[in-house]
Amino acid sequence: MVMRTMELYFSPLACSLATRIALYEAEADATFIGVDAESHTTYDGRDYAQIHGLALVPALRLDDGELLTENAAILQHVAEQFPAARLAPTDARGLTHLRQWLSFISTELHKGVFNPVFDATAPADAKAHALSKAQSRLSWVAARLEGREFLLDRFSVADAYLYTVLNWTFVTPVDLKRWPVLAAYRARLHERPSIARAFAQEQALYAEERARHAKT
Ligand SMILES: N[C@@H](CCC(=O)N[C@@H](CS)C(=O)NCC(=O)O)C(=O)O
Repeated sequence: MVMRTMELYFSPLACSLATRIALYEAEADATFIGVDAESHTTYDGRDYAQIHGLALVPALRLDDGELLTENAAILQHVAEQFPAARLAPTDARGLTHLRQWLSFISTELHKGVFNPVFDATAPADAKAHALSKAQSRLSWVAARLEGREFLLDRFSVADAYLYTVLNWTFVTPVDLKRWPVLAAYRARLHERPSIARAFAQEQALYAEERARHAKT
């Protein structure tokens, strides 16, 4: 078996940012491989669809060579592999709550509200329908965060994912200011060292990617 450093396939500021944050929290040894969000070509020139058949990020190449996909699974994998970082609860009920929030973020927010807005092929009606869900879904998670610092008792991979998704409100018609609890939560997390570092790096890469596209 060939052992190597983990590789995270990511696109700047996409949902894969959550995994980068988790890897930074864990101080994991990892290589980050950019994938152009439009052309689905890796920054080192490979056709990403040949690596992940759906060409979705994130994907994490494990040190034994397996390619792990699906953000919620990848985040839990990182948490499990680096227990010292305490990115997931260790008790059974706490783990259930972690999965509950990861599922909520993945389905109700990421795919349910934001994905159709970003999908260039989604009809206007589909985008409007998705956006109509924002009020109830964001109010639901805002109610959870009322009086709490994190989704669970301490910072977890679910916070890394929720932070990432809430950032998308800045480039969609969803106005985060309507949920002061969420706006404050996002701003607090933004100051966290792992997050500040991950965001700054990906923001720079995002700007570079846009500049490249503007030229073509
Ligand atoms: N079910 C996947 C969805 C991942 C996903 O939607 N990734 C987006 C970025 S946030 C993507 O790669 N989009 C590229 C595309 O749809 O072509 C997961 O949870 O990991």
